[in-house]
Amino acid sequence: MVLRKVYTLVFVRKENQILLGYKKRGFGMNKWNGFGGKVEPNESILDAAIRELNEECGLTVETTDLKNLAHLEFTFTGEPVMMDCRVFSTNIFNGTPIETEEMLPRWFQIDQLPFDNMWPDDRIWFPYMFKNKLFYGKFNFNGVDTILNYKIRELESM
Ligand code: 6OG
Repeated sequence: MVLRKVYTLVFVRKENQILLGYKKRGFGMNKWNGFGGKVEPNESILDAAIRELNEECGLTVETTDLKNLAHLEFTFTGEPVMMDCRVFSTNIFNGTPIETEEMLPRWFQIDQLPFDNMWPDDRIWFPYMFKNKLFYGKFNFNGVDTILNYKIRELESM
């Protein structure tokens, strides 16, 4: 049996830039990624997305401004846990990104992303995000660097 854990992942956009954070510790350390983490018991997914973004880079966003654009599932060989990851984006936010204990934020031009220092699945699904598609993806990893197989498809609605 696979244990499912729900995570959030938020991408903040500004003109043709996207905000990524360099993860300083824990899972995905030394990779650039969006901001997010585990949904706590009794917390809604949207509330978790807003909380994690604020904790990790100091920005505040409103629930109604977050667009849910993807549902991603990650499994890792030998791990009994499936990471069920809900991806959001917004271009409406308050504040200026700040470095925190967990993340070092930085704006990137969307055509100059540091894919070599990101999760390998990002290269595959970021193009869907930039085309404003809604999509579902499932990635099966061996270790943290190798994708054994994956499926991705556009969705009509989330
Ligand atoms: P914490 O451990 O920081 O939550 N995450 C992934 N993001 C991408 N782009 N690719 C993956 O491929 C990922 N696996 C996990 C979900 C972990 C954060 O990392 C994201 C969460 O936002 C395997 O609490």
